[in-house]
Amino acid sequence: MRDSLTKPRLSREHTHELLRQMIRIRRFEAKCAELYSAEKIRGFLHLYDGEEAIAVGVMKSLRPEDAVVATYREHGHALARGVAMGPVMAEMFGKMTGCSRGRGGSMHLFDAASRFYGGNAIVGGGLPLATGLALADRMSGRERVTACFFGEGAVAEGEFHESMNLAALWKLPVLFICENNLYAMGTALDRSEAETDIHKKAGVYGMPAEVVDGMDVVAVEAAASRAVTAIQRYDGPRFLECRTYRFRPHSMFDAQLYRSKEEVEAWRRHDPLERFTDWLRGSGLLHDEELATIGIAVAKEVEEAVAFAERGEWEPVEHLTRYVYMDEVPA
Ligand SMILES: Cc1ncc(C[n+]2csc(CCOP(=O)(O)OP(=O)(O)O)c2C)c(N)n1
Repeated sequence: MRDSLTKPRLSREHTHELLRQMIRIRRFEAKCAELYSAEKIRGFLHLYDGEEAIAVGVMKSLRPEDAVVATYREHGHALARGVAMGPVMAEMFGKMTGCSRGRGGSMHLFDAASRFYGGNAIVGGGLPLATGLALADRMSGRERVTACFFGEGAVAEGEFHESMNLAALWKLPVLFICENNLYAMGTALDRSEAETDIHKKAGVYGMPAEVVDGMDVVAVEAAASRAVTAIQRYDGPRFLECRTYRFRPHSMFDAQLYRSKEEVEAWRRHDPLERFTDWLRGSGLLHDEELATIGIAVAKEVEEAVAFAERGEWEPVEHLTRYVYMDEVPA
């Protein structure tokens, strides 16, 4: 069992599932962009377009009892983790049937049942949360792993260093996953960091780290599985730097003046979905009819998720102050 986790499992079924998950995320978000223009979705919207292989690859290395903490660019993480698409879409709409009861929106998806501890609007905010979850697991003798996703912009935050230090000091079961897409909003990495090889920052805390092509889902899954296996052996935390790129603007309000169209186009040629699809086709692991079948099923799922969101109720205005304070103080 353990050994199989350290090697990519390239069965037909497994590879189709990886592809299907990436397509689900891509199509879900394309629909969100459309609904945003139609003003069905309001507030901020940060799309994950181009980075899908990371969430999908890492999630495949986790078990249901493990925990996941993500950033505000977390639609992909939530879907790949198994949060149902209907409640995720309803959350985007701000409906009561949303996975965070419509109170979180795009940046604060949450689902305790799948141990998905959120989206977080605060850059670096998930790191201490993940460290705390792992500490609680360790203190309670539960053999679980917490996966913590964050952007390279988070490494400039004190919370990043505090969390890395404590996780390493206490040998906590955390997998730190840096999604290095080269830009923190409009700031290029080399304009804000003296050391742009992000994984090296793990080294100063004595934490083993690996760099992986974040646009190659198989490579991500293999690296994440190696790290998770090591963590489960009580080796302490591990660090994974996934090199990637976001094809779309930072959010829907970004004119992208900080990078050229040519640069974006060049990265698009490494599209993780197209690359994987081409490779599967070339290896005889995927036929056109199978791809079409996946596409039809995903289109249906997205359509049903939108219908679910449309049907959902708005929270009555009298509920405005609910959940601000706890009704009952735990004993
Ligand atoms: C503590 C904090 N500071 C600043 C911001 C504003 N802000 C939102 S996103 C962002 C850039 C983060 O970039 P990165 O961590 O690389 O993630 P990416 O958006 O590239 O996925 C900033 C500075 C914030 N939300 N929280």
